[in-house]
Amino acid sequence: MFNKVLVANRGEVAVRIIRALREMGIASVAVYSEADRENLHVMLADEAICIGPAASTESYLNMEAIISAAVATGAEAIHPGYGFLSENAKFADLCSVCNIKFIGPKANIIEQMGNKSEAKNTMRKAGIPTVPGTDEAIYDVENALKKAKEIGFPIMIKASLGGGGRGMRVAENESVFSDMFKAAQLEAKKGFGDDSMYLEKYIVDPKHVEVQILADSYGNVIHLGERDCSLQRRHQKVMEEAPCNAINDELRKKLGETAVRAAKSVNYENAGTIEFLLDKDGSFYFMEMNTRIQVEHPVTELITGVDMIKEQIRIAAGEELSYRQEDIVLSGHAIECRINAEDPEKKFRPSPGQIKEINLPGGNGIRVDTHIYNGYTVPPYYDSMLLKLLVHGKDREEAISKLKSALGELVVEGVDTNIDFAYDIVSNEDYINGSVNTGFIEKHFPEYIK
Ligand code: MV4
Repeated sequence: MFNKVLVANRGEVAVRIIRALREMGIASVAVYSEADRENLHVMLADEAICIGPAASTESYLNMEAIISAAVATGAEAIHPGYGFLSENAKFADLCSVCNIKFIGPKANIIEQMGNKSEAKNTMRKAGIPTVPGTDEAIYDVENALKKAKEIGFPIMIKASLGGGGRGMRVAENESVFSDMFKAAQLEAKKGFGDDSMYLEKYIVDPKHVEVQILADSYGNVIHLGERDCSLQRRHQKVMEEAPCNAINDELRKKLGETAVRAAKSVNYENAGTIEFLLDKDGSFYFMEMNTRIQVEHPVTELITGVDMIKEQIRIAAGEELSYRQEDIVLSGHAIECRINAEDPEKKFRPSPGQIKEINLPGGNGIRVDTHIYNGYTVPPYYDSMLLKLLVHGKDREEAISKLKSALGELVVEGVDTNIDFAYDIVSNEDYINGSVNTGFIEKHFPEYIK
């Protein structure tokens, strides 16, 4: 096992990882930008090194500075958390060149899964169900229109390097297709410097269901069930839950086995997520593979009892998984609600500032993952997430009542937050009866979408 690990991240996920390291008896090294001197992760780590100015391009994305910090402190491994360098193949490669273990999959897998059309083709060839569509890159609009007519409308236009909704358009019919294609392609060219596109049949109001997998370096792969992450606003997840209420045990087994097969087909190693679109008729399609630990991993931890960060660290250290598939038993229902410093009344624009008053809920079945404290100043430079409020109940109904009660106790003053917006969502009748798909917020809260 490692003696010392560097955490190349900030905020709640850095805190989460440092705690896991401490529990495992591993020394932790925090890195921080000049804007994060007062961050909790800096205080909790055994050592902390400033890696640059506030701008993330010069600090949390500064590969040389981070590698240097690891070398200077004698850290044997780097945990990248989520975001920042977590899915950067070049960084994973640089770590291995410098003889530092990157806690994540191999660089070539990050690269392969980072290209969404390549990932889709890889999975299709491995026999994983994918949305019907084109399987070769398209660059010109005439060819695209020809292919679109073959597939049939409505069509989803996607950028090969897209993902998370960028470079994506829905074309309802032939007459709008060409303009939509050009717009998506221009966005892709500007956003990723690549104008390679692909087309898919458009699935109307699907559920976004993702399966958590763990894979060790001996070829053992298990799944930890699914999460329903359908509740999103502009491709930002708002709440996630597990298990998905639209999935029965038979479908769950099929999805889980499919996800394991997908991971095995690319010799995957470490924690990963296979995202599927779930259609109303129960058919599901591979969307993307996330090659990192995700924000919402704690909902899976709550219903399985598995500490996923510790498993990641063990896997990276060359140990075998601590669990076999038959050891994984799903228990109860968990929901995560992301609380951000943002103003829902002003298009959710970030609301940095000093926290003047805070009350975190607690009690049976409540978990709060956060780095904020009374007097902490939320800097304007990074993601605006303040905390993750998680609840675990015996069933969905109990989880919802816990979440409602906990949101009622939660106080964060000094910055604007989405606490009231979250409360409105969990009070919504369709949310309560489980009628949630990716169109939920647009349908029930259209005033917040504009
Ligand atoms: C789709 C789709 C419908 N049909 N693909 C959005 C981001 C990327 N992960 C894929 N996305 C979608 N792809 C086809 N063929 C609908 C979405 C989608 C979506 C997916 C997951 C969660 C929220 C979403 C919100 C809008 C659209």
